[in-house]
Amino acid sequence: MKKTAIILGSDSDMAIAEKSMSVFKKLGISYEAHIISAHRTPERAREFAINARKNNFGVIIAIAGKAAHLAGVLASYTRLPVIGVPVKSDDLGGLDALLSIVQMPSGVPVSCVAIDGGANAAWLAARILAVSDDELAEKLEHEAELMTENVNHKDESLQEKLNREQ
Ligand code: RP5
Repeated sequence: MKKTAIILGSDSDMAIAEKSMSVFKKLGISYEAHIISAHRTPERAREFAINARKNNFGVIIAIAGKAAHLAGVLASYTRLPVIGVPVKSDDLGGLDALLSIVQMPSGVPVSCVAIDGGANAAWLAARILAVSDDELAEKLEHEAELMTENVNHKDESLQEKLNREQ
């Protein structure tokens, strides 16, 4: 299976990256994580993206806040799918990063998950990899079933609680 890359614009994005890592660990998907900034280390960003396919990556997750150009810059140097994760900031709440990620010019697509959506970035990356990996596709089906069961159990508990209170 191809590897996934988790690129953080700063070490201050680590809490969001950990959400992605936790999903990859659950699914047995191998990943690398690197701190690479589109603004502070632009040459490194370019080099990483240019070599990503050759280095056996299948999907790139780019996590960045504020003027979040990381996902777009990576996507301009590779044809691998890039998933952007906008990070919440104290000043503009992450809307700044979200708009920076989604408003790409046509021909250079970047997908974008929710603000601080590190987990969904990894779930989406897994779905992309599962297109050509039946075993991973089965794991995703299994996880979806567990999610359904979990919600159903919570509803049963709620109904029992409500019945006791009436
Ligand atoms: C972005 O600016 C980073 O992705 C981070 O979310 C934000 C702030 O970075 P630091 O100043 O905390 O390094 O480039």
